[in-house]
Amino acid sequence: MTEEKRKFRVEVCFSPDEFDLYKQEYSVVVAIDVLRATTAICTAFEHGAEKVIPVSTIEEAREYKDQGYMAGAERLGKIVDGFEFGNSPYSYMGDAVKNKTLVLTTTNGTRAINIAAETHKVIVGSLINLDAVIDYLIEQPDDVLLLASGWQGKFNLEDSICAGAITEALLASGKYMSDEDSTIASMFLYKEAKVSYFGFLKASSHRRRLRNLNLNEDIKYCLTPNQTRVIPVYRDGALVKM
Ligand code: 3SL
Repeated sequence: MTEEKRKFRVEVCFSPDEFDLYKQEYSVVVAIDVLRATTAICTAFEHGAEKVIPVSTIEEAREYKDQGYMAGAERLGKIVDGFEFGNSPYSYMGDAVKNKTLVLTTTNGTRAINIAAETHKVIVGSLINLDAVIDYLIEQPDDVLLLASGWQGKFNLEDSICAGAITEALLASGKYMSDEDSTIASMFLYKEAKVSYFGFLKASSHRRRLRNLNLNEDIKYCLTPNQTRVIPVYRDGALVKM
């Protein structure tokens, strides 16, 4: 079948720990961490950041910070000692980030980005840039893996719902097909959740975790779709605006 005639695949991987099981078959990976890493990254670009360097360890982030970079570090939802910023999207707004190269390490999101970037083209997805990601994927000719960042290797609801939203739109375009049960499951979750992401996720583990840290405003922001058209893409060790 010629490249123009065949349908492209879109599938969902529920955790970076399962990435090895999927990675051979796809050209583009969409890294998703709705609460809150990929939302914070999209926010930074919406507010004029030039680059975001996603690093996997606190030590790497600290080295950049010591060199004068604006560096954020989050673990288990909290700002890491010695850093001024964590993972709140509200830290990545306004003049603070304009034209800056930022550095970020988070519990799951930056890990997912870096794991995928070793072998694949990576773009960053979230609910706040949902339609932009969908529109881009509908136009590009490649098989797509939607990689949920999950929580410490485990499944989470919010990333799976976002993956389900993207999947549903790509299948509706007629250009994509899917095979995996994970993809079907993510669409079922999205169908249930889309009336109110906030309500649906009330009992979810990470919403509870963030609520206990008084981060309800962050949750509301992260669960509000289509606040930006930016799509961060990983190039030469950093995320840049596509
Ligand atoms: O896991 C991550 O990468 C973070 O987004 C988690 S948190 O929302 O900052 O707690």
